[in-house]
Amino acid sequence: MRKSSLRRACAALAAVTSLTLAATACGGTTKNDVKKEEGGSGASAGKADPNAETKKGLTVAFLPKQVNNPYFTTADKGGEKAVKELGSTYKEVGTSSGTDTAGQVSYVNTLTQQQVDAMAVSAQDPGALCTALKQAMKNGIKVVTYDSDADAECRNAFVSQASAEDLGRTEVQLLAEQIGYKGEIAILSAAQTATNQNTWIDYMKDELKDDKYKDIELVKVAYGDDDAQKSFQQTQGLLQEHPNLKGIISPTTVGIKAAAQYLSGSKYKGKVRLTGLGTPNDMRKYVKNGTVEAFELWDPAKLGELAAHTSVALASGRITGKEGETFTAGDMGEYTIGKDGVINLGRPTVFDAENIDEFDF
Ligand code: RAM
Repeated sequence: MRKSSLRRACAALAAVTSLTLAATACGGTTKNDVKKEEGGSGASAGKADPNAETKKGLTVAFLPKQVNNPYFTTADKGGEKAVKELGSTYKEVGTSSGTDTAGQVSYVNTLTQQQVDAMAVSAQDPGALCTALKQAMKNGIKVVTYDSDADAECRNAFVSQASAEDLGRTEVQLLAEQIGYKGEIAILSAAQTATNQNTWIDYMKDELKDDKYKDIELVKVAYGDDDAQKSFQQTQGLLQEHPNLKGIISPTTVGIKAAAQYLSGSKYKGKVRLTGLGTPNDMRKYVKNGTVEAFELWDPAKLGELAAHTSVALASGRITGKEGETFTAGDMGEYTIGKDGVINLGRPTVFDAENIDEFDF
């Protein structure tokens, strides 16, 4: 079985057995645990010393899925703030396309050659990145994934925005309520290889198996590649192909904004419901003009901040990424590392006309 299918199978299994497993529940679990217990490969080697001093003067690099995506601009600003507060140097590199996998790999290799102390990476394509990330760890660099994970054996820890299961299920619940539990729906995703979106979509599909959704049919998953124009065209295409569509879930900030833009200028405005993951600043106007009722997201700046604290704690030897280790992330408080090195930021917020003006990101 290919790794990606194995991951999907694992996610589905987690869902049906209703275990609250995070994004990459099964990928490489055993191998990873064994390595760590052996004091094994790369940066996971050795034991954590929770009392070790926080090192200063480190270089921590952020490599988002896509630079110039407002979501990552906010997330990485949070990372920058925390890295600087901790007395280290921050840098950000990355591709402007969310599907330039070769470009992302080459950035990882460059950071490895530059011997940064830690890198925080949001994976466009986990399969493509793994070898390069392992090479970085072999060179003593701490590797944190944030937002979109790689396989567990290819990084020290994953800073997850929220439980993947919660996100997938609640998006279906939000849309189902908005369309009265009846009709055709579609998903407009980001890149076809994106770990985060694919995991959420697996949970959406599992949620849809519940009897209460028996009159809802998922007719298509489309991919807008986190490209505004492509996402807009994909939305248009969805409605041409499925004129009876009642709702769209777009679990990407780029996708939901483009879909809202299309719907709001079309005859489908207010008729075809749209939900998913968006930033309040991108979505405010579409909530106010009646295109969108409710959508959700976490605070991306906090995600970046937590990724920075995790990177520095790893590079200082305070944690190794093993389940059960705890560390303090500045003002954000104490976090415990979960199964497979997953650290959960918290619960997402649902935004609607009532509360959207309380948020500015
Ligand atoms: C886009 C990216 C990112 C995702 C958000 C919700 O900005 O795809 O990875 O977490 O949407």
